[in-house]
Amino acid sequence: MVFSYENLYSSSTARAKRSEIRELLKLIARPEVISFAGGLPAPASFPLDKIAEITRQVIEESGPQALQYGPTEGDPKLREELVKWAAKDGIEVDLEQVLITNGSQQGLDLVGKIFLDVGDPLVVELPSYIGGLQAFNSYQATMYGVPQDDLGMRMDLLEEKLAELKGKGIIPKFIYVVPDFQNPSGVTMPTDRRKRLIELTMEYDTIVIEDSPYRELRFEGEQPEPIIKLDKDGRVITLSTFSKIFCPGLRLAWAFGPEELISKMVVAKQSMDLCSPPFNQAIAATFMSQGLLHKQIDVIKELYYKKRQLMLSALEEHMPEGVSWTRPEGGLFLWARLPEHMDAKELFEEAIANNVAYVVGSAFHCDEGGKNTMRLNFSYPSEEQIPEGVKRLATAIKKTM
Ligand code: PMP
Ligand code: G9A
Repeated sequence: MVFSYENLYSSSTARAKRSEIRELLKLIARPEVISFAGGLPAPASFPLDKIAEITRQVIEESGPQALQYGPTEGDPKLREELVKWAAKDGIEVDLEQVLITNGSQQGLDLVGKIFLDVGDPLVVELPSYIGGLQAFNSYQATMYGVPQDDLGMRMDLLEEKLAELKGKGIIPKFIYVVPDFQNPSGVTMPTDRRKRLIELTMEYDTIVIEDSPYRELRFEGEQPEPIIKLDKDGRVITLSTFSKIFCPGLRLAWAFGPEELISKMVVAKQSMDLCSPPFNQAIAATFMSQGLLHKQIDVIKELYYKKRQLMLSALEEHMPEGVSWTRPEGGLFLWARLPEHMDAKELFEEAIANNVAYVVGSAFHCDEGGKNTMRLNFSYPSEEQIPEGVKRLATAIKKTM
């Protein structure tokens, strides 16, 4: 008999699910598949020559230090660069309010680790970033979903939910939002909703986790205020990342927040990985200190603007009546809605048979809703692939309709 491990697992491992996106990435590795699935940056945007140059510089100027262990909080030079970076948006943070993490995925996990005991309540958007749901689920939290419209989480419904929970003696540990070009929907929350969100956290005695990897990637329109900037009461942790504005392979991101909370996250991080890679941090700090991050963001925005245009025109041209989609002013994703009776999961097989992939919308719902929705990524496919992929998808939809 083969030994069974079942009785040995922790309860969180027993209920953990694999990420649909991470699994999908393996499934669609075939070169003939056009992928609108993973939220991957365009590989053509990676500044390879500059990184090669800076890597040599790091080795020559501070090799032994960069190859040594570093502080858990992160490389002070990189944190100083990030303090300056924040200031351009009017966000005032000092060094003790900055933590470097291994991607903001680790930031989400740390947030879960410092706040969530088994069964603890929190509020998420419907839909919400799958990796956030996965992180919070790993702490066996209880998630309450609040629907979005084209302007992000609906504050009237949030208020209703908070009041309903309070009536039962439940106070959410935090409210998790992706306010800028949301993953998955691509929508952005305007400043008035952000202000209301802060008011509600004060009224109901909770905090906000603002997860904003896409904020810098605005192609058009006005940028609302960062939520952390509107907060005067220490009620916001903001997560940002180099993944979408530089390159994800460095696995570097940062959290800004009240000193006390950042300090708790530092302790939690110590048991995870001691520190984020000092070598990568030195590269990122040098890239920033040479003023290259602004330029890199401009390159990326130009590229993605073009790709978004291509996707919007192709959708316009090929999609049958009854299919609608968002028109994001930036970021990497748009969100498509099929007629109510259709199921994006059932459609997926037909799409894959046509060599095109997307992520089913239900994967982003903590309540299993959104079955007629899908997320389409436009940053990764090439300019040639986008119209062809949309045509293939439209063919699959028409056939299934
Ligand atoms: N949060 C959101 C909303 C994301 O979309 C992503 C990546 N897709 C992450 C966090 C994690 O990014 P990373 O770990 O690469 O910084
Ligand atoms: O899991 C990854 O590879 C990052 C992308 C996330 C996403 O597709 O939302």
